[in-house]
Amino acid sequence: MDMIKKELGPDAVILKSGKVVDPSGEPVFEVQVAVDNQQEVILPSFRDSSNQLKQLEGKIEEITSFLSLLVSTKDQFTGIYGDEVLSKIYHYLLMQELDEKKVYLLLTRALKLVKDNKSHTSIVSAFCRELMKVVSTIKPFSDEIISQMKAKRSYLLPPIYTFIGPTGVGKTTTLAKIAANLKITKGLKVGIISFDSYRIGACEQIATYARVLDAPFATVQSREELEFARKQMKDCFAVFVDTTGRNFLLSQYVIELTEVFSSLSEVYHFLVLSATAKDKDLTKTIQQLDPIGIYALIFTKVDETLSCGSLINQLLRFPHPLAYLSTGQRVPEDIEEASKKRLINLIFPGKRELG
Ligand SMILES: Nc1nc2c(ncn2[C@@H]2O[C@H](COP(=O)(O)OP(=O)(O)OP(=O)(O)O)[C@@H](O)[C@H]2O)c(=O)[nH]1
Ligand SMILES: [Mg+2]
Repeated sequence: MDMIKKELGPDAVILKSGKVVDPSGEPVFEVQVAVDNQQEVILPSFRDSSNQLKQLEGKIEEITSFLSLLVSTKDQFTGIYGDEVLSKIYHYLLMQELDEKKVYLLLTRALKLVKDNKSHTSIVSAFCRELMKVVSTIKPFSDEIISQMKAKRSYLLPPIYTFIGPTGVGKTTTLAKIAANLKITKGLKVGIISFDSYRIGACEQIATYARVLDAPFATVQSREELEFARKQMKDCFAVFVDTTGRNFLLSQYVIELTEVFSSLSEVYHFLVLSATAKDKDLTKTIQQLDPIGIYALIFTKVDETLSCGSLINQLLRFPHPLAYLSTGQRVPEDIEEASKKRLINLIFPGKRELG
């Protein structure tokens, strides 16, 4: 036992012992020993890591599909790494947290455009042109759209614009900024409805904005109440609906929203997202809310991040246009209408000549 414990530790136990003959024919004394260390070593780490395993599986899938893309376009890839200027641009774009696969595809397309003129400026300009072809932006309240809306409005109820999205991204603030700007710059009256039944007192914030803007205001908790309030606001140019922030990674909240809005006519959903959110979470949130019919995206907190790659990645992955960028807390100043030039400026700040 002393020899066994010295070699295998104090938990070692003898299972079986006895005399046997070894392969050379010598009689020897054999002892079968076991150590029970499984519980300590294996089980706890497995219990804690089922989530990590899932993430790991996702990562492996991502890497596998990227590798197959690299293999299928091997020659161009060697081109990127073999060329100093090109690899510099490639790495800069990755540092902006742009999606590696998208960057790679856009750069290979850009290279075809520049032909032999492979200077830094010409490649970056071609890259920007290719990027601008893929992303889309919209001005929901341009003069042209406003006059179309006014023409329709003589016989219809006001259109509804909802502000939906995860918790705390800036839905209420953004709604107030847009409503205020429509009033100040275009003299348009917007009705405001708070569909915010989840948190008691949550409508106080939007009610205050409505008071300051002298806008018609209602709080509703069901589709029927929403329809009623909309009729009450029939002299308004549009109705803005503030909604409760939810964790839309969970399908139950998407279903809740669909039940309220799916049967209403002329509803436009602004999906409000934070530019500081993780790339993967933004993508999943958009996927989750896709069935409701997203009209346009709004990105907030652009001022709170050092790289806007994850924002642009969503515009590369989904067809939804970007409507606004929110750049601070001040109401109504800190909001900008989206434009492709501004998006380029987010990746290459200060490079106006690239426009
Ligand atoms: N820095 C910065 N802060 C912002 C921006 N937009 C909103 N905020 C701030 O973010 C916080 C949350 O804003 P809200 O408008 O209440 O967010 P919400 O999405 O309505 O929140 P819930 O209704 O609770 O889901 C406030 O402190 C805002 O001032 C922005 O673009 N930049
Ligand atoms: Mg809110």
